[in-house]
Amino acid sequence: MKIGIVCYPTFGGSGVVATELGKALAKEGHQVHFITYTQPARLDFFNENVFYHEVSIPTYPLFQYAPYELALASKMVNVVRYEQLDLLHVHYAIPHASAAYMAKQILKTYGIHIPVVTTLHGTDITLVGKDASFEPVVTFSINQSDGVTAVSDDLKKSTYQQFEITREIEVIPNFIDLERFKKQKKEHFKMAIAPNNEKILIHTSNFRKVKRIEDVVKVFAEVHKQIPSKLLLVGDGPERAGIERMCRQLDIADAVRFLGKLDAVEEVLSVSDLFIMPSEKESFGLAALEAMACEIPVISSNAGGLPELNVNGVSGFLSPVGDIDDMVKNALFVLKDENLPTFKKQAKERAAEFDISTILPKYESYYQRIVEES
Ligand code: GMT
Repeated sequence: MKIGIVCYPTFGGSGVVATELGKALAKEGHQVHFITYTQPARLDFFNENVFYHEVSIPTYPLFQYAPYELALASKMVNVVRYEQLDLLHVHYAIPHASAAYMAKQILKTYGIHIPVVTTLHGTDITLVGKDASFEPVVTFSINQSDGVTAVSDDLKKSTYQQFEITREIEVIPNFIDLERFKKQKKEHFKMAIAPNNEKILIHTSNFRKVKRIEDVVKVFAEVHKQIPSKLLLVGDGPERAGIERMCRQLDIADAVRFLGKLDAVEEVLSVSDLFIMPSEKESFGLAALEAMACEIPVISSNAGGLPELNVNGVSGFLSPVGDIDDMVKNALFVLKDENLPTFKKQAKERAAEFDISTILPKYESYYQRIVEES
């Protein structure tokens, strides 16, 4: 098939899923056209089936806000027309699904029918989409899509609860490339970070409020009192300065390393022992899946779709959002020398259930169905 993929190309779960999906489809022989405002972060290889179309937005003194959605819709029209695409797959409802709707209507005037699949990733529904300023457009563009997928059962349920959706939503979970995300030998990293064989706890995110990074620090502060340990914080974002202050106030700054945004996150995951994800909301938790693939058990909240990934007592533990005591108790249990190897093995086994080779065919048969039905 010839597939157009539209996504947020910078770091962030939805962009990662869209890019990795496109790469995997291209390897399977599909022709994949990325339509984005900059080269997707993980589109860093050459494949004869991958094409990239940049959306550039003209600047004009009259525009206080650049009309990105219009530039995107025009680009979609041209790519569909001239590359003769079979399907457009847009990731994230706002503004990609509404721009796709506009492109679809314009293409009709050329006698071209293009089926549109929209994938909901979470924040487009749980945080941004339900805002009154976007709600009518989100509802409309989901209902006008030819196919809609969500990354977890929980996200599907909350989409139906929060919007008047008339479409069937197909659940296709996040996936992982186990060739890339696997435990690697990185003993020199381990020596540099934990020279006295301390246990290494890790959190990766975009440091937004919804991630509750203060809970990561609170859990670590308690664990650190009881066992020699270090905390790695990977990523960056608005909460970072406050978290640094909190570490100084709790007198644990020497045990906490802020590593910033890392491309090869699997390298630090390879030396870590426990992943902490205490999110307020989380539609799936791709970062936790990446950790599990590298044999790291997960202590997480039970928000959103996390229970569909992290199996309580198997790949780690689930606690109610904000229940620090429970998370500390679980973390200490998992980190016991007699328990850790079992949890590591089970985390990896659970991650293997989301291997890309299992999930990719679900997208391919869904595309086929939508093309035939629309
Ligand atoms: O987690 C983030 O803040 C990034 C966010 C996004 O919108 O890109 O990730 C969302 O999509 C990922 C891929 O489907 C999911 O794994 C994340 O759970 C989801 N984040 C939230 O729901 C908060």
